[in-house]
Amino acid sequence: MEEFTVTEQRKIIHIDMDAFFASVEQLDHPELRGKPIAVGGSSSRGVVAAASYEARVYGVRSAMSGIVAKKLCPHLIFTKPRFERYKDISKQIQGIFLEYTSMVEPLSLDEAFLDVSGYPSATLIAEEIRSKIKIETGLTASAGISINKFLSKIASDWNKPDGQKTLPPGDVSKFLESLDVKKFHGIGKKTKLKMYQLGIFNGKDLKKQTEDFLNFHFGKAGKYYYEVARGVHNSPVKPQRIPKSVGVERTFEKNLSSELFLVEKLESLADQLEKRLLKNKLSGKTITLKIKYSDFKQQTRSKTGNLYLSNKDLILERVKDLLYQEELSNSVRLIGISLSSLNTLRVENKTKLSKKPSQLSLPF
Ligand code: DCP
Ligand code: CA
Ligand code: CA
Repeated sequence: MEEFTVTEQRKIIHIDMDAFFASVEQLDHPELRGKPIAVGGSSSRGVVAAASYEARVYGVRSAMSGIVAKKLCPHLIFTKPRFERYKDISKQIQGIFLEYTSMVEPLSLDEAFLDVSGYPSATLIAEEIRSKIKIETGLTASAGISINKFLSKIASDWNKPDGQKTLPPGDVSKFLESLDVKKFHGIGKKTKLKMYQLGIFNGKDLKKQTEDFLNFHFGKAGKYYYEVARGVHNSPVKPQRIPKSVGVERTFEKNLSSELFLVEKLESLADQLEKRLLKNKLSGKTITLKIKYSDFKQQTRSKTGNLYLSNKDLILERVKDLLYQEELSNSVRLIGISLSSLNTLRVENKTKLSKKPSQLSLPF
């Protein structure tokens, strides 16, 4: 009997923010909008981390020295990076991704892979996500949509900035055949030159080579080139590890000995904890109250429920139970609340586009 391996058709989106650091600076500093700017460098030393699209017209690029950049574009404006701000936006966009799927693999602050195989149309989901990013952050992103990570990553660059490209299964082969090998993810400058020397200029040339030939010339990477030339790339989207616990705590200047005062503090801690959970799209089943006494003895009281909590009122209710469970043995110098047994918080608010598929005309 013949054996078939049936692999379900995957739908993978790669999303990448446009001129990320530079766009954030232009967003926050309106006087920089429409101007050539470089983030990270300075005219005399340093390296350009990000260049605005206006600066790219002059050939200014990431990783270029500030001096070279200034030569190319004499009126280039240099600005300092603000990593905390970029991290905040990064969390915000990760939050948007998680509204659609928990299968999100961040690659860096400004990009991620999403496995949206369960949706009727990945193309429409990508459009929705990009528009949500624009509304919620004021920034543009580009997306690539295809059957695996390799292809969607190439596709997200295709219509940059503020664009997207879908490579449905039927288009993959033709697309790759005419693609310059230098555009293949995983083929850097050195490999490109070697391939050119071997007469391999595009995907079609690459596909003509045997696996043995590629192994001989490129070692371990040979198998990878052999497969991706055929549009095969089985690497799954690897979701980010969920943290073990999320917690907040507070130390007092004066030790507190009354439960009533502690409840007041717990209220504001529950509020903080809720914010943190929402920000990281997490919820948890185990709640722990930590008490440090003025004699530096520490106590933790925990309870695991059936529900995943993220709401501050529910958290406060449970943590109060824990507080009153046992009398305080001394005055208190620190209290903390933490949640563990965490899970991703799924927000089921898909918008119209994904809810009402007109089955026949939906793109991939
Ligand atoms: N970055 C950096 N140093 C580099 C490359 C990038 O510090 N050598 C930072 C600044 C970028 C951010 O990472 O804004 C994202 O990098 P990308 O490669 O995605 O480039 P951009 O987002 O700037 O531009 P593009 O629109 O081409 O994605
Ligand atoms: Ca980017
Ligand atoms: Ca990027």
